[in-house]
Amino acid sequence: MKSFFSTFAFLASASTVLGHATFQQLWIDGVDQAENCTRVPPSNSPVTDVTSTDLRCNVGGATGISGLCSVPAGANVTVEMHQQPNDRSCANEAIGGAHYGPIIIYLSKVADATTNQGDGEWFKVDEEGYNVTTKWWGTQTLNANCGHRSFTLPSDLAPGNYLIRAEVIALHAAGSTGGAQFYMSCYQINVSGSGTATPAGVLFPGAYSATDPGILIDIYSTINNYTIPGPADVFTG
Ligand SMILES: *[C@@H]1O[C@H](CO)[C@@H](O)[C@H](O)[C@H]1NC(C)=O
Ligand SMILES: *[C@@H]1O[C@H](CO)[C@@H](O)[C@H](O)[C@H]1NC(C)=O
Ligand SMILES: *[C@@H]1O[C@H](CO)[C@@H](O)[C@H](O)[C@H]1NC(C)=O
Ligand SMILES: *[C@@H]1O[C@H](CO)[C@@H](O)[C@H](O)[C@H]1NC(C)=O
Ligand SMILES: *[C@@H]1O[C@H](CO)[C@@H](O)[C@H](O)[C@H]1NC(C)=O
Ligand SMILES: [Cu+2]
Repeated sequence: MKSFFSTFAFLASASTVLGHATFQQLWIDGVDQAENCTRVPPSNSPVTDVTSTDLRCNVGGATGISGLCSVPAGANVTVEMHQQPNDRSCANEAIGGAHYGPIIIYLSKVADATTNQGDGEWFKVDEEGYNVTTKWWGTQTLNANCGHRSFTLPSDLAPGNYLIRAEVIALHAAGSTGGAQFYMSCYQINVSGSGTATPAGVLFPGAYSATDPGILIDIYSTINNYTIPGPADVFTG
């Protein structure tokens, strides 16, 4: 049984290298910002070590871009994922179809989003895991929407610089420890408004454990419930 599963997991990962993906573009209230404020990761390969600082904003933090997008609190923000750099074609799946898993979006309030290392607290603003009734993963919604995922920036959020951390966790090989694949990018934004909310959050690394029920999981077995990794709270204002 164990060897059968290991073989299956190996085949699943070996056959889906082309399925890798990165969050690349951003939209604000329907206006395309392209990659102007995106810390585009160095490659579309996943992070797999939940104890690494690479879990914050991808390998090395992907710092070095100066773009800062202005976003009013309450705006409709859209992150956009694709498999290959600058390929925004909806004919190609955003992330390879076998890469099932949740999508989670975090924010961190920072002094300067263009230089921050992602070492502050992160709070969730949006997520989609697994629907046990429809047997449907967040990544399937993402693929059905050409890699676009929209959320409302909480309208009472305190103004200032933030990093957005958009993440997909691919679970096709997550039946063994270290098999989950974390795909994340950070976006540099400056929020305007008169809100005062400063939600508490969690640290990366620290928020996830390799043995969390939503990270170490055989998705080829029947799933009766799925626990999305990270804090239970999603701050919506
Ligand atoms: C947010 O913007 C996206 C992209 O422009 C759009 O498809 C979506 O309908 C908008 N959502 C809301 C709630 O306005
Ligand atoms: C990105 O920034 C450049 C330089 O400021 C600007 O010319 C361009 O219009 C921006 N692109 C988008 C899509 O906003
Ligand atoms: C799962 O899908 C069903 C059927 O569409 C829906 O009624 C239910 O609200 C969904 N559950 C969650 C947690 O989104
Ligand atoms: C951020 O936005 C505020 C309010 O709109 C503005 O006063 C400030 O100059 C902006 N900061 C940066 C670094 O662009
Ligand atoms: C399902 O829920 C139970 C009880 O809340 C928990 O112990 C278990 O780890 C969960 N399983 C998954 C796959 O999230
Ligand atoms: Cu992959």
